[in-house]
Amino acid sequence: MATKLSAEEVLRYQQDGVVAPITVIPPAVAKELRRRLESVEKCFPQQIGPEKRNNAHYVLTCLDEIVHHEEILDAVECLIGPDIILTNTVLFIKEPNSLHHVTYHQDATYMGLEPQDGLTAWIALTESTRENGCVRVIQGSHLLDIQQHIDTFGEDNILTRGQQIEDIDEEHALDIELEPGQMSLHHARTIHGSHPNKTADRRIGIALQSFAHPSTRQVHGEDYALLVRGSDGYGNFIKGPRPKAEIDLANVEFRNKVNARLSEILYAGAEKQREY
Ligand SMILES: O=C(O)CCC(=O)C(=O)O
Repeated sequence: MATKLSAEEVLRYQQDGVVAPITVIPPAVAKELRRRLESVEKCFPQQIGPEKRNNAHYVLTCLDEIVHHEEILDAVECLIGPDIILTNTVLFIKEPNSLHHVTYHQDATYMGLEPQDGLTAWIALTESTRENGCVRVIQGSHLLDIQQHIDTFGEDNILTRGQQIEDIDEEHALDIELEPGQMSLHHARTIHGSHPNKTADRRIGIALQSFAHPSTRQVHGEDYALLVRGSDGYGNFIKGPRPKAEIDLANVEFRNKVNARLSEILYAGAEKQREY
């Protein structure tokens, strides 16, 4: 039984729908992971970029290492139990002094996963602060049903549909500030968003979403996942390969297939579709 989270942290997650900061990767290792990520980004822009941000862990070992990181999984195990799947990853990079932002939303709205009790681990590879647009959450909102979301497709809104819950009282939003190598865990129904990066450095986070129990189902039909810990006695998801090289081009086709399916799920019923 994993004990990465204290009983008090587990209770906080259950009551608030979020727990942070949790230190999982030493700062020097986080710095090196950032260097490796940015080096691949530079050499293979067709594989990593604003429109190529989903499920890069299938082709990059630096992200595969994060996805399988024991300390991260130990914390997730405290909330989900010893059998864990991971459906997707998203690189949320906000460029320096950019207008990129995320409107308030609940992850579970468009993911098609039932039950809606999966969680997101948001890992900081740079510091994530109020100034550079850290994630902000409405504590306790995971206890609500799914709220009405409006698709805005806002130009600088880096969510797929630019989906938005209106009339959020920002006074009650909590800034989740993290150091490189720290993470937050938020429930799939927790309302959250983030403001622009007003600093001279990038804000780099990777969202592992969603971690879930293997009994979880995809209501839109076929879907993909990795079994990251324990066993899967259900077989509800097609299992993916792990990269064998810093960038493993042999997995590109598989990643493209997963992302095409993800788009069908995330944009189901939408009036238009973006490239990510
Ligand atoms: O990175 C951000 O600012 C938003 C992240 C987010 O929406 C998520 O992890 O679900």
